[in-house]
Amino acid sequence: MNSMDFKSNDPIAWCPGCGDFGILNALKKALAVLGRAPKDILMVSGIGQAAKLPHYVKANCFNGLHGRSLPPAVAAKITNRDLTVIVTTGDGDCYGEGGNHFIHNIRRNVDITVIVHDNQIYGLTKGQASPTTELGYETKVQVNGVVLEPFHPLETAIALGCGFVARGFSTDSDHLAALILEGIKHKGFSLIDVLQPCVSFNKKNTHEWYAKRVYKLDYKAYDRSNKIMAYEKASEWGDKIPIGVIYQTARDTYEERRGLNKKPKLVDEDISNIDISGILKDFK
Ligand SMILES: Cc1ncc(C[n+]2csc(CCOP(=O)(O)OP(=O)(O)O)c2C)c(N)n1
Ligand SMILES: [Mg+2]
Repeated sequence: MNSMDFKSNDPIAWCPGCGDFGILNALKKALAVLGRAPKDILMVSGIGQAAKLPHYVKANCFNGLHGRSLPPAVAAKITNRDLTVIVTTGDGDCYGEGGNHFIHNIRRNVDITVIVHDNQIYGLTKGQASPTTELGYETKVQVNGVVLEPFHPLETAIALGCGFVARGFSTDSDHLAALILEGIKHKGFSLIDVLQPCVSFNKKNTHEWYAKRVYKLDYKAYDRSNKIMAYEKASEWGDKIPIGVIYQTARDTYEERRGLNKKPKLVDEDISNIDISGILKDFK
């Protein structure tokens, strides 16, 4: 398979130069190497520029509400474990509006992969501060600069015991493709936070700003299984910003703890004797 097997025909509505293009390319490269057919892949998102990504991939797609990408993704995986479930979400969608789902789905540990397009801004709604916007950054709403300390997704995920915690950079799509592939293969909830320049609304964290600071973790020298070291590595932000797999550990999944992996798939259950006409009326 190759990346073109996952190309959809939807016109792309991102700004020219947006880091989202690099994430889309990386994802398609990773899927080509994974070798599963589009029918076996489910892309799930909420609302935002990041959340448009599933439209641009030839695979199954569920596009839900803002901040609510994780609940349907988890439900779909539990119902049909044969699907490879991938969430594409924004820093606002996942860490702000969906923050509670982020925390509790790391605890729940269903086998899904979550790619966060972290442009440190609300892109779709034209540039308000998100949870990861840097202190002091001025926007049209935060006219005197952001006064809240930023949210630290990687440290939070490590503290919660997330089994796979990585950071990528959208400009380095080969490196990011390898991270996405590892994340998909990891059993359990995998988080890949991606540094993604927003050319329209984040005038600080630009391609150039990141390119000067980003460096790749040297896996020969760095022990990704050491939780304390991983926490320290995840906190490195400033002149040097590491990318790569920061923390990995094996954990039982929700499906294993509940024995769901040994039961027939819910999606195969016969529901012909259940009357769903009442529910269907609501969708007319
Ligand atoms: C319940 C709800 N609240 C707020 C909005 C408005 N809204 C849509 S997208 C968005 C923020 C998107 O930011 P992010 O998730 O970082 O994605 P980006 O556009 O930056 O990729 C907001 C506030 C909404 N659609 N629904
Ligand atoms: Mg954003």
